[in-house]
Parts: sequence; structure tokens; C-alpha cells
Amino acid sequence: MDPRIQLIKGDITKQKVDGIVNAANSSLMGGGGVDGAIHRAGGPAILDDCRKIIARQGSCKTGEAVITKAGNLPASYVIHTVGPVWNGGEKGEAAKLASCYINSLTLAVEYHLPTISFPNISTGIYGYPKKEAALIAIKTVSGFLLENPFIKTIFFVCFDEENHNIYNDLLSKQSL
Ligand code: AR6
Repeated sequence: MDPRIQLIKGDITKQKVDGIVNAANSSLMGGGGVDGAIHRAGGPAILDDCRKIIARQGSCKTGEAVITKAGNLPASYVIHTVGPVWNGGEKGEAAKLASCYINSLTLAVEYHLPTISFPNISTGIYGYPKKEAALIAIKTVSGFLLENPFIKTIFFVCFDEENHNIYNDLLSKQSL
């Protein structure tokens, strides 16, 4: 496993990194789960930026990512990405989830953000099976890191015990 990948159990809003990723929805207007926590802790500056983005480009489609300031958060930026809603697995969910990670990391490189924290996108309200989502997250991030020496550390921040155990198991394996 790439040593630049780290596992953390906790709350992503507390992370002192260059960028944290938000599991948002297409409206970018906030919601429950990690999205609600990020907007609550970061304050109105994040929503202001989201409104400007929506006015400029319309909604943020599934698999895409946009970037805003982080308001009162210890992180410098928030990258908002929209994960797929789980619909049985035959509706392109895996490719869309991989796109979330790639598009978020592409923005991180573009904005010169060497340390990034990811939540477990789509595995809460959007219902993506946790192990399948973790495999996609780890494989996609590992592949991106191979081609991007600029990225210093990627933190997978797991809030729930189940995701933390899954990531712990997968990351301790020699090969996936
Ligand atoms: N820090 C890190 N991870 C967290 C936190 C936190 N503070 N809070 C929850 N999680 P979810 P989704 C984990 O539901 O499935 C919102 O309403 C949680 O344990 O936040 O992509 C949006 O507006 C889970 O593993 O996101 C969308 O409408 C993971 O974050 C919708 O939910 C993702 O759960 C997106 O659903």
C-alpha cells in the first residue's frame, strides 16, 4: 500500500489538512450526514461559495467535484463531490464513485493542496455497500497517487466503526 495513504477514525470537520472532501448532493445547498456537519462547522462562507458556483455552472452532477473556501474549518478548502445513490450496482455506480475520487484529487492538484481528507462517500444516506465503496476508494486513490508525486498524504477519515474496520482490513493487505 502507498505510504501516503493514512487511515483515521473521527470527524472530518476537525482535520487540519489543505483540503477536506464533502459528500454533497447536486444542489450544493447542504444536507445531512457529513455535508451537514461541514456546513455547520464551517459557517456561511461555504454556502456563499456554493451559491456562486451553482449560479455559474448549474448543479454539480454525480461524480463531479467543485471547490470552495472552508470558512471556520481548520482545513483551507472544501472539495464538494456528489457520490452516486446506490441503485443495485448496475446503474454505473462504481464508475461514478471512482470519478468522485479522481475529480476531487484533480482539483487538489490544480489548487496545490498536498494533504487531503476523504469521508466514505456514498456509504451513508446514499446507501452504497461499504466494502465495495472502500475497495473503489482505495484502488482509485492508489492509482492516482502513482501518477501524482505532488500529493503528500491522503487521509481516509472514517466516522463509523464499520467503515473503519473495513478500511483497516483492506489497507493492511499486501495487494487488493
Ligand atoms: N466526518 C466524517 N465522516 C462523516 C461525518 C463526519 N463528521 N458524518 C458522517 N460521516 P453521508 P452520502 C460519514 O450520509 O451517503 C447528505 O444529506 C458517514 O458515517 O454523509 O454520500 C448530502 O447532502 C458515512 O460513512 O453521505 C447528500 O444528500 C459517510 O460520511 C447525501 O447526504 C457518508 O455518509 C449524501 O449521502
